[in-house]
Amino acid sequence: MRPGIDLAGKRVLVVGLARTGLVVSLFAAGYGATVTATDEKAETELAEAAAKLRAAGVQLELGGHTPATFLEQDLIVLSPGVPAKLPALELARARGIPVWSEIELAWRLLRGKLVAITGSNGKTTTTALVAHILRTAGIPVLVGGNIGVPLLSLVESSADSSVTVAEISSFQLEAIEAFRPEIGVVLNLTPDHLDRHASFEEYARAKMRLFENQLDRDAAVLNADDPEITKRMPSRPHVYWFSRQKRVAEGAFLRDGQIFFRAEGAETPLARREQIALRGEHNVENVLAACAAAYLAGAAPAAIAAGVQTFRGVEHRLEFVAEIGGVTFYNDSKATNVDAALKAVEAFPGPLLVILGGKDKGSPYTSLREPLQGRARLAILIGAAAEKIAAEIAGAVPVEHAGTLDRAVHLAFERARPGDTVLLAPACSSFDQFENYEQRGRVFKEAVATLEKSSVAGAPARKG
Ligand code: UMA
Repeated sequence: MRPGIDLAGKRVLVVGLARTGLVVSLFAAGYGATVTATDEKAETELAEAAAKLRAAGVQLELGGHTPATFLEQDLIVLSPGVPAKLPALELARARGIPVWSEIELAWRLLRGKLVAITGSNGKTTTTALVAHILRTAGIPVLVGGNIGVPLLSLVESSADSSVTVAEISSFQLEAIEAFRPEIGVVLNLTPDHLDRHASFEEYARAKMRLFENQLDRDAAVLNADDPEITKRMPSRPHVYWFSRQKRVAEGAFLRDGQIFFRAEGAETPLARREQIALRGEHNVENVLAACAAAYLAGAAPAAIAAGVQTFRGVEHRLEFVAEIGGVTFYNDSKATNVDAALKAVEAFPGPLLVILGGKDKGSPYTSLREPLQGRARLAILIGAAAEKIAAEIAGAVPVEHAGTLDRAVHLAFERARPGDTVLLAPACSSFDQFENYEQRGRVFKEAVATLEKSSVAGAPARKG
């Protein structure tokens, strides 16, 4: 039984007014709360949201946060982008005012089962794949969370029979209280978001909070091949593993090209490796995790095989964009950290021209040296982190600076030869030049489309 919450008559402060804050404010106002919404951005930058909120009777505090306002509330709800350690939040907590992530509020009100998926990389693909398999199995599915759809917006369409598949970030887990998925998945743990979390340890701890409130009857699905995860195994839930390398005591593993699910000594065949349409070994791990989660959520083996076979991946994740004059373009704008970019580079035999750069997140780029050395003809750098990346990969691969993504695409095509692959895998977040990684991916695809048009028109931009 979930604790729920009655918002009627409560004073609720919503912090951050982008996608999440807007949904939370309108939802809480709709259920009778007295809502104040605050954002550090000025009203000029939030005009559209501000108009909608005022129309719904929400009070606004824009252009900064007033600590006193935080102390006049019954509940404070944070957007993922708002650090849970803001001094005004600490003051509110000290007064006993609950400070919740939006996922805490959503979870209390969602009906049906929750499958929550986190990890440093592969979350979006795995979330989309679990949802696709469950749909293939005829199970009513809702999809949301860090994937771009605030979880709270799914509450009204959820039912006791539905399964919500949620991508969950470390930011969202920072301020949970009772949040408890019936099935929790952690895919991998590599350094990320060190611009917000004080250390890798703190980041890993936030991720593992996914299991904090789970009961014996709940399931944890964990990567047996990742030592950062095996050493943090939660004690309460029933643990199922997934592994590309070995048979596991319970969970999903690969043997002779066949994915099996093993439980209580019995092995059930699910899908075959050759049915996986996604590139890269890391995607085999994502598929194993998704098969385990979908099986535990009630999908039949045949539906799992069919779902794996018909899943074509998600936008901005190793997404094929076009082939122009023998040069293929792939969009991996979702590679917002070093490890994701490394996996993307490793998914191609080469030769590659890799577009890297954006807003630095505090992790070193040196681990890219080796895979780039083997496969890349050129690294083209953009954005605020360009100088740091150039210094850290110097000597491993030739480097050119392009500044903007548009120029990088044109430069890559000029330098590429037929048979080469141009890969956008930035290893950085997008916020220095774009609204988010989705916009960055779209700008990349538009630049490629422009190239395609000019080359069809007989005027290819290529020089040599
Ligand atoms: N803000 C403040 N005060 C602060 C900090 C921020 O007012 O101290 C304001 C900003 O001015 C801005 C708003 O908060 O107006 C931004 O909120 P947000 O970043 O939470 O934006 P949303 O659009 O609500 O998006 C969030 C997630 N964003 C982040 O985690 C940074 C989205 O994940 C998520 O899809 C969405 O909620 C729905 O759940 C994006 C992301 O980049 C994809 N996630 C990170 C990642 O995947 O690496 C974790």
